Amino acid sequence: MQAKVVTVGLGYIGLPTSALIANSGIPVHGVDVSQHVVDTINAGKIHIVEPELDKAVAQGVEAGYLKADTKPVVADTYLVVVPTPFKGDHQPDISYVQAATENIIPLLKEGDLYIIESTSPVGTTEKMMELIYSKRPELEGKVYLAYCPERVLPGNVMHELVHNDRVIGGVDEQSTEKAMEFYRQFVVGELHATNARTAEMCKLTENASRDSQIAFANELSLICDKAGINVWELIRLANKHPRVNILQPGCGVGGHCIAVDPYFITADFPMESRMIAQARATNNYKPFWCAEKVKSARLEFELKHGRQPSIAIMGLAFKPNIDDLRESPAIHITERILQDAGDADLYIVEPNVEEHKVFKLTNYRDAVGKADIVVLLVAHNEFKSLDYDEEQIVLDFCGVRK
Ligand code: SAJ
Repeated sequence: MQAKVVTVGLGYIGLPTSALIANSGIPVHGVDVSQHVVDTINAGKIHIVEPELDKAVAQGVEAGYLKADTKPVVADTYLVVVPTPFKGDHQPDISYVQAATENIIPLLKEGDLYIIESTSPVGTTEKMMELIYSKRPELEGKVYLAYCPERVLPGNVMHELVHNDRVIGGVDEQSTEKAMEFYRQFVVGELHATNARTAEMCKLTENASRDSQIAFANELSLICDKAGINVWELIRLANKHPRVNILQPGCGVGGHCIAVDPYFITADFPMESRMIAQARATNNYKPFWCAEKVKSARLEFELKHGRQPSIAIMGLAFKPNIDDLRESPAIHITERILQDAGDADLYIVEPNVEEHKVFKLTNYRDAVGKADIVVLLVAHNEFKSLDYDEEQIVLDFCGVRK
């Protein structure tokens, strides 16, 4: 079947998007640098954990509408869905977007649509436009170029890809309209037209906004700890006000989005983005604060009992009820506890993961049964019904016991 759409990047967003498009009856040729990923998908299987994705990929592959490969082919629409990490100094790294675009450039023809979905610093779509036209000057003004960020929440991707509203910004009006037509084929949510720079900034704004709101909650947790106030109760009560809606404090902010995207603003606009930068700093500080609290509790226990306490570390994922450990503050805290704890017995728990390449994992009930100190890092459902005996010290950094 001749591919109509090429998607470059078959990760957490690229693969679900490819499967969704394929299952709408549009032949998709998905591209990934990893031969293992390509082989897995062509066998109708998946390499990431996401509810409903396995069925969608199996269906697309079986029907012949979804194929994976390490190289792109000629199509009508090209979607760039590759990672945009940051470099050492929190400077955005758009080299994967650039490499994907360079691979597509020789295949482009008049009338084609090129869309970047990867989170990108403001101006990236225009930069890629310049790159495309510098290599293919005959195409200037004859291809459609747009930016359309994804906004899906890991764990609910297959639903949100269809039902979330989307912001679509072309480098000109014709490009915006052409990209709107494309998404109309498989998105039920509303499509909002704008220009490429606004669409790029919109994605960064959404995640920077959430980061700032979480930073506010984390700041409250530090204040309440000093003031002897239960922060969870405080937030619950403050949220009874009709115009107040405070988020929840935690052991830090992780994942590959909220803890990364605000830097794409602060890198380009350092003087104007002080609050956004401070929110990042506050959220980055929280895991250190948690690790220090564990250390103090351990030293206090040692003084009182004349022996090292055993410690249960509950949760490694970057948020509740998922198996994703990327950029997880709970991992940083665990590493620090390991460094600090000398020869204390540590029981590390992550119910959503069978094995970890560095940490030996313990069943959550066993860990709580054996530990003198229980450190609650991630509010997984399993942890909500645990009982502790009176002697146990419970450090709840994620509000499981609120
Ligand atoms: N967190 C808190 N307190 C809260 C909410 C979250 O500490 O009240 C922490 C979580 O534990 C986690 C981090 O923040 O460590 C991020 O989790 P999240 O659920 O806020 O967001 P992500 O990273 O899973 O997905 C976000 C979403 N963006 C927004 O809600 C604005 C999602 O819609 C985006 O598509 C995704 O980033 C992305 O790909 O950019």
